[in-house]
Amino acid sequence: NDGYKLWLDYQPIENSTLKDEVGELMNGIYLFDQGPTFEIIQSELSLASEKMLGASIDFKKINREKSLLWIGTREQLLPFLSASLESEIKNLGEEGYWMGMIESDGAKHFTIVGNQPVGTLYGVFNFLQNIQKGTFDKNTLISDYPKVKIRMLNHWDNLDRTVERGYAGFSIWDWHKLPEYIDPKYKDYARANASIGINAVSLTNVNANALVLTTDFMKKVKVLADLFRPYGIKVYLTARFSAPMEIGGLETADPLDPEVQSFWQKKTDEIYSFIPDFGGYLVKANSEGQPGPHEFGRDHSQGANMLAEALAPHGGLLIWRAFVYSHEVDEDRHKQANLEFIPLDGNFRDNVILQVKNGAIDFQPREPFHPLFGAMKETQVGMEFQITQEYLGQATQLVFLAPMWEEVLKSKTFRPTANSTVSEIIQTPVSPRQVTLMAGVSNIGNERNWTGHLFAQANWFAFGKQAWNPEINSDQISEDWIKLTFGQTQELVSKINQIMLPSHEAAVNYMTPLGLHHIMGRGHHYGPGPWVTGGRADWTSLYYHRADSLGIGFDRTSSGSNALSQYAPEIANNWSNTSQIPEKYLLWFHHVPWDFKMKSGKTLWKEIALHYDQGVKSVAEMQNIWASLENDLDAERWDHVNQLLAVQRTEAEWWRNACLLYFQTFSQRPFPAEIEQPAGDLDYFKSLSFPFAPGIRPSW
Ligand code: BDP
Repeated sequence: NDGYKLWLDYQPIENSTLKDEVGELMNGIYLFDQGPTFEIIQSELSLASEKMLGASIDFKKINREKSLLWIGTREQLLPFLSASLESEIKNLGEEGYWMGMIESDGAKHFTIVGNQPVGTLYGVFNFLQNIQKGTFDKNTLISDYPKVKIRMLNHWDNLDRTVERGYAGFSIWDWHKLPEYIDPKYKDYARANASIGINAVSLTNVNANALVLTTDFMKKVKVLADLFRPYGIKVYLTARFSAPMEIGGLETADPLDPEVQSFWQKKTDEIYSFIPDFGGYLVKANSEGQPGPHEFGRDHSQGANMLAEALAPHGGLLIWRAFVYSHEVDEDRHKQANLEFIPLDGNFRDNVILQVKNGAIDFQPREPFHPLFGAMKETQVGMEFQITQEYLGQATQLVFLAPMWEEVLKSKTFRPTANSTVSEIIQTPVSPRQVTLMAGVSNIGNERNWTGHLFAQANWFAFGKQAWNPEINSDQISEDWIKLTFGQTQELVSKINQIMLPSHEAAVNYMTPLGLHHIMGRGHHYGPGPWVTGGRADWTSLYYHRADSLGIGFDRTSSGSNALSQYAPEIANNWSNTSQIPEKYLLWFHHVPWDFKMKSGKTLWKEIALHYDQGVKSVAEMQNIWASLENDLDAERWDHVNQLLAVQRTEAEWWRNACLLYFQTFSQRPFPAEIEQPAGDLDYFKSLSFPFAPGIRPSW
């Protein structure tokens, strides 16, 4: 088992009662429709039946009245639905589904019904997953619908197939061979996404190349869009703001210039002539050297609206990223997005969504939620998570990200209402015309198991599940993923859960405990680099940890950068007090003396050291648990993970030793006796160089 089949590798049903029950249902499936999505449903059911029951289904022979399993859309099933059930289903929205028993002429049929074919497809995947998890019961009614409208993967894939911050090989988009050659992987990719409810993909890097907007590339993109459509997935592209100059022969990209506007209108019309349901553009502008409206004396809303206007007649969306910080480092980077966007609130067109990273710095192992959530009253704000583990161990570490995302989603913002949470904000359209969004930066590449580390598949899976329902608990996701990936044995599930659920906290401990952040290696971001200095200040580590002989941490209270004031007063007041702020955020907002007394009664220095050491111990524990599973799992996957856990252990020790030895040069205090004493030579750690670390932007 090389991991290619992801969580969709249907296994024979072992429980004989369940097997009989499912066998009976599968023996007579009546499909009420035949369109492209129903063909996908049909082949999924055939595959599942062969794998789970060892039986093939002959759809042609099936008689509607005699069949036990009915699958269709609400419209087709109308004659069999009571008025109240019909309206209940209708209320589930375009992508919602319902399943349960329906009676017709005295006979009962287990029925899966969606409002649209894609809802039915989601229902079928849910049905099959429940069987695989062993939780299926035909007498339990299930109805569900996605709580966020656009559930989107952002690929940071370049046209030359390198992937920015990608750790799973090259891009799966083979632009060279498209449009003629269609890699079978594209369908498997779409199927995997549909099985977890992902309905949108942006194909290209946010550090964009204008070439993707040329006619030749449109033909290639069209092939993917056509393939993805029956899976309910819309395609988006990243639009380089200076494209009118690069591929349009214009001298400017000023959004108020009529020629520029007409370039984008024509370009957009052309895309829609190839792809009538094209999703829209995703734009990174005036950030990290990307071109944007500022070059032309215009603001973000003027830039976004110009593109949104070109998309509007086609129903397209313009997704504008809030990850901006100016070239001159004059303000704490933490503050810049709020400073730039809050004054523009109310200026954006209805079809603009502002895509905001979960935290204000940059996908750090742990960040407090971004203060833009709750701060914009009239602008639709969407979430951007990073599934690829740029700062979280890249391809060598097992870090289950769902708990981190859950922490952010469940954070109270106290705005716009006293009970608001991030999750509620991203689920709520600002007006009936606006739509909600959750995006995740993809961790997929052309490696055989898709994500490099087998357990990184769980992060792709988790993203889909959390985008579908931002209120879901991480342990439910991990349990489902484990059952679908490895099997249902209770002991197996519980052991793997004990590895996955604490893995994020473990990484935070051995990398950046107690609110430390941005202390990784320069450029590639691999491994520790708390000593990184020189060059642009806010790309160095010293700028963030500010360690000195007195203490450590970034003062973001009113005596420092005052970034804290960008949060609701309930948070700002509470967190400005070192004894009230949750300790996990302490050094994010405060510069604290080395002897500061923590809640445990220990000094800050001691507590930092204990956290680093605990991180390493947690990885050792993960290794032990995995080792105990050797006889319960197939050798190929067990060995892959076992080897990577050994690498993770080495890397965790490297982080602990390098960071503690370095911080000790400021604290001048001994390491606590109870920890494994950090060993090694600081100069040696500093001298390590990784010129071929993966996933670096090619121009860096
Ligand atoms: C940072 C990455 C950089 C991305 C940037 C972004 O280091 O490669 O281009 O985010 O989100 O995390 O635009």
